[in-house]
Amino acid sequence: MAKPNEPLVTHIYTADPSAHVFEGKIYIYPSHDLDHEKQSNDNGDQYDMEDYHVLSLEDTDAPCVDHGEALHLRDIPWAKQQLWAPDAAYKNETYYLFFPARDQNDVFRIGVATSASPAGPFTPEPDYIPGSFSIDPAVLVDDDNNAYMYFGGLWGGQLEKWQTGEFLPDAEGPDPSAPALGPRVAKLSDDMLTFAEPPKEISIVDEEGSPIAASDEDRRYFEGPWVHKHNGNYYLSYSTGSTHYIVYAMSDKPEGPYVYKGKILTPVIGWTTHHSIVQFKEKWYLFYHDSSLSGGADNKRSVKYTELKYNEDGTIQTIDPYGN
Ligand code: FUB
Repeated sequence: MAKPNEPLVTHIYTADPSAHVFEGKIYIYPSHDLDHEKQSNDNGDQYDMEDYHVLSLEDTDAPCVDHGEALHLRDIPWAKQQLWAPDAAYKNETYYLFFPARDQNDVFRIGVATSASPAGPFTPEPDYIPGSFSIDPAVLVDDDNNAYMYFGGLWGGQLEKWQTGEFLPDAEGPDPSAPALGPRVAKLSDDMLTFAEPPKEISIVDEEGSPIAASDEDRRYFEGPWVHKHNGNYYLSYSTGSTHYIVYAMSDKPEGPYVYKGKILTPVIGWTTHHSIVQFKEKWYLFYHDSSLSGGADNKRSVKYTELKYNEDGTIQTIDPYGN
């Protein structure tokens, strides 16, 4: 039986959960961490994943079902390695799985695969989405049926290398006092298979309207974007990477600018932190991961969930995953 703050499954390692309610159940699209001993480095070489499994919950206290392999690296013609954090979306009576991987030139790109079922299996498109780059796609299908992909990650995610719009392998991040790099957003085409327009950078500002600086590691964007809507407001939440928080910013428009608001999740066991937020039967839930099951191994993580609560003014209450 699934329980709050405990691994959803223990027979495999899972990470980077993207949770959605499809067909009356919670479906979770995680990365599938492999039980290997690759050395950890800032390039993320230890995250050497080869396939995706889809998980589902009939209810939050029901047993978690592993629907098995939904997509494998060997079946993706353009992808060389590292199937990192995915997301799924439903539109056009089709389920879409969006996923990053390194292409044959070791450049991270984002691909898409389709299925008639939320559990897969998913059939990949022959090539990556033209104009896509970096990692961690998260797709919002808005109330007006427009769909937006949010994506991007620093360091191993290569976002620094795309500042000019072209891949520059030696490019570094901005000066510490300059605005931090923001996640990217791209409106998707109606068929969900291409970008309808070139990706734009999202601006994240403080309450005074000043951009969050690159040196502000407690608040600046690092990776793992997620956008959800609550009471008509858009919430962009993300990992701060080196300081290990999940934080959020709010906007009245899907493409921002977003105003920084505060912390959602304090640091978990393990280097990475990655999450999603979903409403199910009147309550809101945070899906996240940590490395407690593996005794702290950065690349052997487990997906968990916990309830997420809003304050009256729409701000989110900070969660300590260990109840301290
Ligand atoms: O799982 C590989 C990478 O680690 C993800 O893409 C990042 O968000 C981080 O969780």
